[in-house]
Amino acid sequence: QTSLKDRLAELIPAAQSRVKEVRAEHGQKAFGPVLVDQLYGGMRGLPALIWEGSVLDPEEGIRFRGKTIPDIQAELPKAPGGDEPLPEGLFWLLVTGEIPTQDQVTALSKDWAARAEIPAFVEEIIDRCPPTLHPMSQFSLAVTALNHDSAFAAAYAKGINKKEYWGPVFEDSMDLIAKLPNIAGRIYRNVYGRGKLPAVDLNKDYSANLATLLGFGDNATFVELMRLYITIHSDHEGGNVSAHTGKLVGSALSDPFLAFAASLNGLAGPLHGLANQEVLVWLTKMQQSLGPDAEDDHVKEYVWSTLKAGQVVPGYGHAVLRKTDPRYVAQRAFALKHLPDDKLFKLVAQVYKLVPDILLAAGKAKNPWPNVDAHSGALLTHYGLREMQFYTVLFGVSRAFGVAAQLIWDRALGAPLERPKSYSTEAIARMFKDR
Ligand code: FAM
Repeated sequence: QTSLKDRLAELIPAAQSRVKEVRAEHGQKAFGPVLVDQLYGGMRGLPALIWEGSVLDPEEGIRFRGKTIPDIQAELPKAPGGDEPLPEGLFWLLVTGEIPTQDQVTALSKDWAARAEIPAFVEEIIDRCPPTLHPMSQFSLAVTALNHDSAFAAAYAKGINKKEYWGPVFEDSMDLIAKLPNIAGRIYRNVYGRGKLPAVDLNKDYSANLATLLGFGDNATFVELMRLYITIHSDHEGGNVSAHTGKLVGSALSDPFLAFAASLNGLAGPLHGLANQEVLVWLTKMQQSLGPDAEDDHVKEYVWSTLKAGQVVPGYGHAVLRKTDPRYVAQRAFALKHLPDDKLFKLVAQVYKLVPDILLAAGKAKNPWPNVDAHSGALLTHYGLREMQFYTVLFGVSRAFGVAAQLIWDRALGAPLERPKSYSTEAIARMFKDR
């Protein structure tokens, strides 16, 4: 059967001609005007990037190569006896646009398990970190250090032809994804005192190995949660902070380790990936203040007090979505199936019932509905992964799938250095004073 790299090599020429064809026909056509406010407002809605792997519709949510999360859950291969899609299949889909066979997915699991080892000096870097250094900072340090063995950096130093860039970027991307469970597992065990890391099992799938490295491998339902979790957090079109950062840094021909470490530093922001930690911090503080089984009115008061304090309600709102995030819906379905009576799940559901009306009444948030982060911590807590400062590391493990797929295709399609234009306010005032 065809390997992922061979299938990709077969697909690249057709993709290159398709881009050429579309650019020949439409290259000189314009989107709408760019408004001055978009330069001050974080480029909301600004057409600026190309990414083939996923597109985000504000009403419908994410589609991975045209497939919704329910499509993915129905069509992607599962583990024997499992119900959730294998992330190996999602990566194959992001890279090729095709659904892989069970054997192709198994081959990917084995390939990643075989590449999982991290260099001893990287283990020492992680071990030297004080437990008070945030897990995301430890994560980004370790990923940056993997640059030491980058195939792309070595090939570039030797003078690789730009037509071949995608090959070593593919190899680095496979190594990157493969090494994250050992890095994440080591950080978790160091910071939370869970003792020595077990060896990666060459016959287990990616999520099963990740669960084992975290110390939850004997819980089959947690392993299933990891499969769903990694699949739905992997990619969310090209403009979100972590995907966009990876793309930008990769456009300078920084290798995938340097590019993804940059992505992680963006993901560590409270308005982006760190929100999954902030949601649990917020829910826990609410439970401490209101007690268990709080009345709706008390929860409403608490939400208003958050807003009045000039803070955001974490896990709600989105820069593009204008409906409940289908990644939230998928997690809710998992909770209804596996932990319907969990106390924290009930609080998440109660908040879902109450917060949108409050955000609408407050009148500022363009999207009052929950995003992916509003639900994820409650699921992890249920299985005993209570350390909320670690949650974004898991988000980061998953997001590597999307960022790596994008870096491979950017090099395959010859994406140039990204360099948008910036203006000063005075320059804008001068430019527009007579218009
Ligand atoms: N709670 C309170 N205020 C909110 C809000 C929320 N959940 N979401 C938006 N707003 C405010 C926002 O702060 C802004 O206020 P100011 O005018 O005072 O600056 C106003 O509403 C308009 O913002 P917007 O246009 O609706 O949202 P943005 O596109 O600027 O920002 C988010 C999008 C996600 C940063 C914003 O919704 C937010 O801060 N949410 C809470 C943090 C969070 O859950 N982030 C995770 C997002 C998730 F998708 C991810 O990346 N993992």
